[in-house]
Amino acid sequence: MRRFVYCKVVLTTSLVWVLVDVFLLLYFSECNKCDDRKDHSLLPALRAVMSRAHEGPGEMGKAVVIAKDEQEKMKELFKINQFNLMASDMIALNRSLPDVRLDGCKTKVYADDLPDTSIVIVFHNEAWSTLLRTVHSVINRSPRHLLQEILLVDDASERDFLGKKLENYARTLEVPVRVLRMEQRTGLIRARLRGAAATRGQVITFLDAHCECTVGWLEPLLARIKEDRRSVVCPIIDVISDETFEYMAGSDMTYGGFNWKLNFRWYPVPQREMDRRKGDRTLPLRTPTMAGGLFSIDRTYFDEIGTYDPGMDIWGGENLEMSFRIWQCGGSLEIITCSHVGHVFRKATPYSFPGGTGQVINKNNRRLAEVWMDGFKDFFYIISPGTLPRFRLNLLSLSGWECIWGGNKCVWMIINA
Ligand SMILES: [Mn+2]
Repeated sequence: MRRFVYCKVVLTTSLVWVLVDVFLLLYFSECNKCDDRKDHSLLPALRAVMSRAHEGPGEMGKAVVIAKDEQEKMKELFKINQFNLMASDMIALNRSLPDVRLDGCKTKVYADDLPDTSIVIVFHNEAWSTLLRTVHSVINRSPRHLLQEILLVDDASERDFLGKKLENYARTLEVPVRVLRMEQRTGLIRARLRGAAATRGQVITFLDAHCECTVGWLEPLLARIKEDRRSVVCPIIDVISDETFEYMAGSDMTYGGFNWKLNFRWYPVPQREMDRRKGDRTLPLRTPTMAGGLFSIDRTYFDEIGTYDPGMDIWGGENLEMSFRIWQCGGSLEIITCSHVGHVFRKATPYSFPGGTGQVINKNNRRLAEVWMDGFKDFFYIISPGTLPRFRLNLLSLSGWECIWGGNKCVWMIINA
């Protein structure tokens, strides 16, 4: 009997010590330079321990299963945002996610004096749970000293909860979060420009309104910009299922391209780019174009290359426009394979396009072709002949741009066409 009691005491004390060890391990593995970073790293470590205890829906990026008798309601709710809103609303705003990075990324050490960043998130009628999960994932998984602020730019949403309720909620967060409002629907580009103009950080990071940042997402992006301020960097975009909100790691073996209709497309990374990096998949991957929703850019470099084309409406073409602009203005566009951010990919767009979807995208693509593609624009006009006559009429309203090299800077002149 006595032996049994001894055993119990020994077992419980060792269990306590194992737990203490686990905590200490987590605490110290979170911080690279522990002397001055203790206050920063205690919180994420605690959160990490707590999130491991989570057993709720969608934790660790798992798929959410909706009960049979809820399926009808689920289908109704799906139509609002073109993703499974019921599933999203069931998942915690600070849900845990797996660490999907390559092993070589987990041990990289970054400088202490990385530039800080402002986060700009444009939204239009976004769901509460996806928007706020984006915000919480930024706050929870970014070192506080690298996060200047989060700017939420509302492109004239019509939902009540995105009004005062959002502003009040933003005030309760531990990072400055400001809500800016566009007076009327203007589209992604001009709303992003509004946000960018209000930023105070050294780097601007644009995110979509239905993202989730994973552990260690920010440091490698900022480290690359510190190394070369003319590199514009994207994370690997992981897939958050629109049906189940399951988190699935994206591949570092695809990069951005386009077809002659000027649609963005993913293509396999060519051997020459693997060779340039000497086979090290953790190094920045040069990509011809980007998907456009998520990237970081040095704020002064963004100004130097003339920001976005403010004449583009609503959505479409702006990602290729920015990609062509960067490469042609002496910069480089790179996927930072150690940085992972999830994005809810949808099969259909929930957004309205004032003026008609086709019209808006054609107009944006014509501007893209005329400004950046020189003789190659003919491929676009041959493939999409419908765009040609209307373009001729519109040419009068298009301001041509000329890029003049002065020293290392790309200076923008607006010339009237
Ligand atoms: Mn999106």
